[in-house]
Amino acid sequence: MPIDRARGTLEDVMRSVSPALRGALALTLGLGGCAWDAPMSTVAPRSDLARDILHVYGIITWIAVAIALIVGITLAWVIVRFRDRPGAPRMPPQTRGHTALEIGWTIAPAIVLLVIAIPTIQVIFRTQAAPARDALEIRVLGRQWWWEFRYPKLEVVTANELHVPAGRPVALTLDGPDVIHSFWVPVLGGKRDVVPGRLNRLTFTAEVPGEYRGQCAEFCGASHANMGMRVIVDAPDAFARWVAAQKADPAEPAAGPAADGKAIFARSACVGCHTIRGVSGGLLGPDLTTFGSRRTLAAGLLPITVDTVAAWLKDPSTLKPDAKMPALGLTDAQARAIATYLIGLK
Ligand code: HEC
Ligand SMILES: [Cu+2]
Repeated sequence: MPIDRARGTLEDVMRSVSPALRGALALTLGLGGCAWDAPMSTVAPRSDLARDILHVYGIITWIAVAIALIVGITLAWVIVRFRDRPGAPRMPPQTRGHTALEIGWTIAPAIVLLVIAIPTIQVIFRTQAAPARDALEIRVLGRQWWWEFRYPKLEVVTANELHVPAGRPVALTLDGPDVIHSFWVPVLGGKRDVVPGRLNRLTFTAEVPGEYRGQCAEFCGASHANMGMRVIVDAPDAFARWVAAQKADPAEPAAGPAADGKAIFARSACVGCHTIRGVSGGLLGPDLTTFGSRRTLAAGLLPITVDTVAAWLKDPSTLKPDAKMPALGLTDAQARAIATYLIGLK
């Protein structure tokens, strides 16, 4: 088939260049996807747990690299050394039942497995140990398709953005009301399944303040890919300020759109699903008492602005397939009024 060069597809480009250039192009494209300190990197740890896991991962990777080199070089040598040449014997010498070799290739893998098993088991025990007494307890609820975070001792409830203090152990208890999810914040380490009816635990001490991305890592339905989260690691004093702000009662909105928004909210179905302290007590959706203090809407889907929030309120499932919040037939003006009210709740 003649190549239609005008189409200029990647395949055509690849076919029209020399094999060496072709290899270089493929390598460039492949390596272009690599980054060391990317937002969801597993090799740039920011917690004790992530460092422990990277340590085991490093051991396994270097052993695998060594084995790959030994096997690859031996294979190349055998291919060259015993290749078919004029005058070469039809069959190279055949060896059967070489006792030393057989003992060798039984013992060598056993040693490799032992070298991998010892640090792995050590890390498993360390990460499964009971959390320190001063650990901050947090309940994580994975829900279709958002995350709820409850701080029982602090009496704080929030969604999709988990704040933790740097330098203090946090003890997460993971659970959920619907299907299996998986809590995964790569730079803070670990990936732990969130299984309804079973309390899984994850303990770590975040070390570096910053904002880190996480993602549900267990396919959980239509908006699984839209079930992101952020972990905000605060310096201890910033964390204390955050807690104080979360516990403060929401301020009364000033007259105007925000006050209208509150009135519409309070007389709509919203109250059956959402809690705003002092206004409503619904439990099916995220607690909105301090919605305006969050950075993103609907589990990391969009930044929070009047436009995005109003668009969400008018029709959640066009933005997030199968979202468990119904469209309630709000007008533009109503949606913008409620959005203004909610964004004012800090
Ligand atoms: C049937 C229950 C239900 C009703 C009624 C409902 N919501 Fe929701 N709402 C939810 C659920 C569930 C979510 C989480 C959706 C997701 O992120 O996947 C949500 C998410 C939200 C969010 C985003 C929260 C965040 O932190 O990202 C806002 C804002 C919101 N709802 C406001 C409202 C308003 C205002 C109303 C009334 C006009 C309303 N909701 C009615 C269940 C409901
Ligand atoms: Cu999920």
